[in-house]
Amino acid sequence: MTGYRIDDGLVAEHNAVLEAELAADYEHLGAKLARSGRDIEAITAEVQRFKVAVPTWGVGTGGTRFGRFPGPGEPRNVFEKLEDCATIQQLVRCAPTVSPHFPWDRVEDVTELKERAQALGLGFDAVNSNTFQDQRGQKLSYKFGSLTHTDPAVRAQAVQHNIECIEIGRKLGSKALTVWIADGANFPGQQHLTKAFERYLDSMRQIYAALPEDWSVFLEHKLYEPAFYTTVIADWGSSYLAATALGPKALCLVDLGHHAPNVNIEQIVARLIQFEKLAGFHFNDSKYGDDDLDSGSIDPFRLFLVFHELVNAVVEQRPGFAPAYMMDQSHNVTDPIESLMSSAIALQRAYAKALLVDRDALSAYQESNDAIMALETLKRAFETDVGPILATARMRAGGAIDPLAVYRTSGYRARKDAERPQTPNLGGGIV
Ligand SMILES: [Mn+2]
Repeated sequence: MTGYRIDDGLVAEHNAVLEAELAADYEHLGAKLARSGRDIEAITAEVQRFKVAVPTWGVGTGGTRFGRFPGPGEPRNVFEKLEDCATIQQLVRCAPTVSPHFPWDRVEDVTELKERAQALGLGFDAVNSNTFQDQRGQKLSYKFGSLTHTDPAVRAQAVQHNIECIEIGRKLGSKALTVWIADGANFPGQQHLTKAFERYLDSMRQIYAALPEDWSVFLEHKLYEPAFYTTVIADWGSSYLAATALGPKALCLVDLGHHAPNVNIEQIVARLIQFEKLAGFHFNDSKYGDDDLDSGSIDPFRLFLVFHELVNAVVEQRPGFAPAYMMDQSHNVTDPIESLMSSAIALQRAYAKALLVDRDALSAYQESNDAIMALETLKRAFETDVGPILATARMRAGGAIDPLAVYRTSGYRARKDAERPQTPNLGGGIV
């Protein structure tokens, strides 16, 4: 049974109040862009094509190893998570798919899961496996690793779980499996670095062999945590080596939070595009480490620079360029629905600004080694307020001009709090 949904009439009511003001802002911006030869309609149409997946675990309150402070009306199972994802999509219209996680989202009847999602207008993005924690009743522990464990029986169990995820994903209509492992070591000498990587490749080859013809496997790297001395797939170098060794269906996934501070992520993105190994993204933002903060909340300029590389790839028609976009954030102090809506819009904003870059001018400045004008060219695009484009794109797709205002007015969270009596020890997790 589906619970409370926001009435589309409320969206229309809100939009009616804001529509005239938006039209004026849009017209003004359109005239401004036209002066530099930009067609606002073409950019708006392009923004409408941008889609990002919502991870099922993102709609629950996150937490840290120190604690978790659950919010009211949290989804208690994957079906309620789907309702929240559908609400996000209803208001922002750029998040039509969800990325499920197993075993957290395990259900008896996968067909029912698919049908419930379809009824809510949602599809499925990449499926995520989990060998970074032990599940109740699990035969062998992952305390000292999963796909790279020294014991072949543990590795076999982890491989089997990933193959099961592929099977579930096939039924759901997914086309990719994302693999992130926590394997590594906390102390020097604890692990033979080369042998651990060899075991990873051996396990991944078995998973790779189980991929359907039209599937990909996304390898997600992360520099540290929970392993604090060495992580087997710590960086894009290890990821690239593994993806290359495995074959063309293996690609490198970039989670923006999984790098050391100040690492030039846009350069990593450019390299992976050049060598046709970019799987896609887990979007978030961070200041100190894998903070899993809302996209664009700390460093929107860096996010813009990443999107600049992505737009370059499209403009330059780079072969094999078809990245998967997903948000991967931990919402510890905000309403997850509000965070995910504003983050989805932050991604659209970075994309729209990247579309505005005068690439001919930039190229000329690069060729003539005019560093300051090259930077100015990027800044000019970055500093343009593209809000009217984003709001118009949402409105034209049936969404809300001001999604947060509609969401708060609707009382959705309070309704869910009444509908979803909480039980203690609800699981959560971030990958
Ligand atoms: Mn991630």
